[in-house]
Amino acid sequence: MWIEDKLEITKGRALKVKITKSLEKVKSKFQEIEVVNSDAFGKILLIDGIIMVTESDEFCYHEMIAHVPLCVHTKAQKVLVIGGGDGGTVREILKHDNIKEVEVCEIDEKVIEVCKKHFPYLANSFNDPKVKIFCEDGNKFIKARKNEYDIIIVDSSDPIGPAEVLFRREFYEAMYLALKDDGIVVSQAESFFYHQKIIKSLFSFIKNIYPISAYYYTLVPTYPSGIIGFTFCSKKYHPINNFNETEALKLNDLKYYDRGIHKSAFNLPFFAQGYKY
Ligand code: SPD
Repeated sequence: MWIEDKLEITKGRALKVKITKSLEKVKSKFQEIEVVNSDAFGKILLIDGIIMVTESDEFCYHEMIAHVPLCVHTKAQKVLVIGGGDGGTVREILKHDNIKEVEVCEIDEKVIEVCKKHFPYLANSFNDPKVKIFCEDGNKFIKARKNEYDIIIVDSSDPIGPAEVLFRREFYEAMYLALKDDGIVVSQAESFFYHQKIIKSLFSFIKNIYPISAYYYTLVPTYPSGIIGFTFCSKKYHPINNFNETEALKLNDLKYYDRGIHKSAFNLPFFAQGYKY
């Protein structure tokens, strides 16, 4: 039995994975959530047929979405995660001692439930007393918050379905207002190989909203093209000039992120240099 990541199928390309067992398939109010087992990547979480997390490479994504902003803004105390229902991003955030509160706004409580069952090494992070979960629409949630967060991390699915709105100008404007004066936003922003149109559209307005912005990336074998990037949008701190190497050195048990990776992640190939800081 094989599965194909549905995101790229329409464009004539697909990542196929041989699965050994289907472990769960449920339809929530918002989407279809599926967990399968594979020899190649271990357990895989799919949402609407698109690979979200695999046991074998989730760390490449979660370490990079969390530690990059947290090693720049080292005084951060309150972080908001929009999406992130598997818990991997929260797991990484909690590795920083300065963090006092993590709010998670995940639209689909079913994702959290399924991940608690099948991915406890990710979703157990939700049991930490510093973490508060809101099962609400991230776009509405953010509009009701002002001057509240040091860091906002948007750990979303792709810009189709419920996450489409998270790639719009009005959402980035609302996040700007929800951040404190020295706040940072990091948001899932797809691959510079396959999704240049999405990245171009994001930076066309991000540059007018945030004084400092950049794209950085990580390598994830099970995402389309094997890479995925993030927008780094900041009111004050520069991703490289304000990078605190001492904070990065304090982190233990990581498998991807380190001082060198932090810096090199912002170095972009020539064709993508338009999104460099
Ligand atoms: N094309 C898939 C992109 C998925 C990005 N988010 C994954 C959530 C992991 N916490």
